[in-house]
Amino acid sequence: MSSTSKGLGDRIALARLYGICDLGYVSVEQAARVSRELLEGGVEILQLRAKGYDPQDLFALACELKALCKEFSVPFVVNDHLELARKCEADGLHLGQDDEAIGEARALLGEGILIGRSTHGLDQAINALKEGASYIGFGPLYPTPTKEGRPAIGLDEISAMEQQVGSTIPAFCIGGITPEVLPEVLASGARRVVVVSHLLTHCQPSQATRHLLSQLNHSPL
Ligand code: 3NM
Repeated sequence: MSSTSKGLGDRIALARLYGICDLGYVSVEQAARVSRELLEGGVEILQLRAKGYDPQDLFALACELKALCKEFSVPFVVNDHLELARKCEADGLHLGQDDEAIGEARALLGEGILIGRSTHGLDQAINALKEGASYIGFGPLYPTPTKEGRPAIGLDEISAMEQQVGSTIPAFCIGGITPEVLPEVLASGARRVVVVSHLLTHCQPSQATRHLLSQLNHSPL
């Protein structure tokens, strides 16, 4: 393992709050400002998610966010777009269930890159671990406006998933998480979360991020 990949692995091993700059909520023009607020608040990984955008139109923004993340020593992850991740030298690529095989993506991007996989149940989480994912997303726990119409998986499998997958690679619970539900998510065994709409629609994203982190830090990693 290269020193770069070891460094990234160390950082995600400690990460509890994963932020996403989702262009469904934030305009391209506002993306860097809002991302800086998330980073100042303390997000420990930042992803650029831009459903429906032509990746060629995202190159400048991806480079800007990559530089911003570097300033905060936070891994920068690109959602979906392998070529964009390669070109902007992102620290990671996040893939859905229907995207590339992890081995294939790693072969194209290099061994040092973080590769995340969205999973929607225990079986998929176990498969992602076997496939060599650096980390997983696990959800959606609750119905969410960010993925409208996607059935919620609830909290029942979190504990088994944490035991069987989260003990080996970081597992981030996702989908509909707010400060109100976070206590029951943590009580169900979750240790790390991704939060999108709550942070991006908040009038003070930094403050909202700090509040979530303080809730997370009340329960042990
Ligand atoms: N992926 P919010 S749920 C981007 O289950 C995403 O894979 C999910 O946004 C999955 O915090 C989700 O606004 C939406 O609910 C998360």
